[in-house]
Amino acid sequence: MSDPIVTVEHFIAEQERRHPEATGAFTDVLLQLSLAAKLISRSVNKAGLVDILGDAGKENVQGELVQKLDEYANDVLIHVLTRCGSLAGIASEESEEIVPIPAAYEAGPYVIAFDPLDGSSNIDVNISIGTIFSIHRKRSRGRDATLEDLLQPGRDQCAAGYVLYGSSTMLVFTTGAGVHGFTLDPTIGEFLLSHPDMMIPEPGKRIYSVNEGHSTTWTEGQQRLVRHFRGEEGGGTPFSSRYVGSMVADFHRTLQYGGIFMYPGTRDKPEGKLRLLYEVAPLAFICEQAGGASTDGVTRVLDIQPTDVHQRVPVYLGSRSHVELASRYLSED
Ligand code: AHM
Ligand code: MG
Repeated sequence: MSDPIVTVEHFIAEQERRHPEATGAFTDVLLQLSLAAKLISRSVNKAGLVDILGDAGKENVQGELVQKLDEYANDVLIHVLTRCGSLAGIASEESEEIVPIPAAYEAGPYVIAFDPLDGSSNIDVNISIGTIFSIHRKRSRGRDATLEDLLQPGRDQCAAGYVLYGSSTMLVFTTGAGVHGFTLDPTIGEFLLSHPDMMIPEPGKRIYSVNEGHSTTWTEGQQRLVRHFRGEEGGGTPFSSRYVGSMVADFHRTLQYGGIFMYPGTRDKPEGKLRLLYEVAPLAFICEQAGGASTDGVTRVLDIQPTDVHQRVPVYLGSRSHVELASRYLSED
């Protein structure tokens, strides 16, 4: 065996050893997340075999249909994270209010926001889906997190990551020291370091990723940007178009090949669809850590001051030069 085998546990412990001031609280959160990821991965892989497909018949706070696996993923994450002793509060796409840490368990110095199962419309059709998370240090003094603890700008994240349940299950995260990817080896139940120091190719592959079905509702700048990508404006050759409809999957491709992922606002819904705290900001942090860029069209994503846990923002993520091109077209709006 030539390369050393590094488990995510070993990698996180190594990172912590380099910071003597660390208390281990943060490591606990990441390790519990990797446990939850394995449990969710197991269920996602079984989804076609047992009767857990289909809608659970309820609507979540966004008014969308909640599916059974969404509920399971949310329950697993809340179960393991409330008990880890390192968190003071949890925000989830599936919960309107902040989830407190029950008095029976210890509370700790961090807060987490997550989307338990992103791309849920793809569950029934065996297409990649993901979990996205964002961790901040708690700012307030009391035991329990306040709203302000969750409403911190993305640039202050301590860590962010995602789990991709695809042809294999991958955990990709940053603690602000590069982006590292781990692939789950299901035979031993361990995430093994497979993609150290991930960097977005610059300029990377000429790929744009957007739901073009909404194009008639876009602003003039957005329409001209996509005409540029199609080679109809600006004199360049056309880009390729790729769109899975699962942000984690579309972002994961962008991280490895380069290109740009977009979920723009429309004239009627200028805020777009994707949620700042647990979809857009964590992927923007990873993107920047990998040498890429992110914007909402005007402002760097990581500089946006959140005002609501479930706030939506337009988003453009990917290779720096493509995101800069997007900003130039959008500035004309
Ligand atoms: P979800 O959190 O309900 O799964 O919605 C978020 C998903 C993203 O993964 C994806 O980028 C987007 O919605 C796709 O939306 P659309 O179908 O409008 O293109
Ligand atoms: Mg989502």
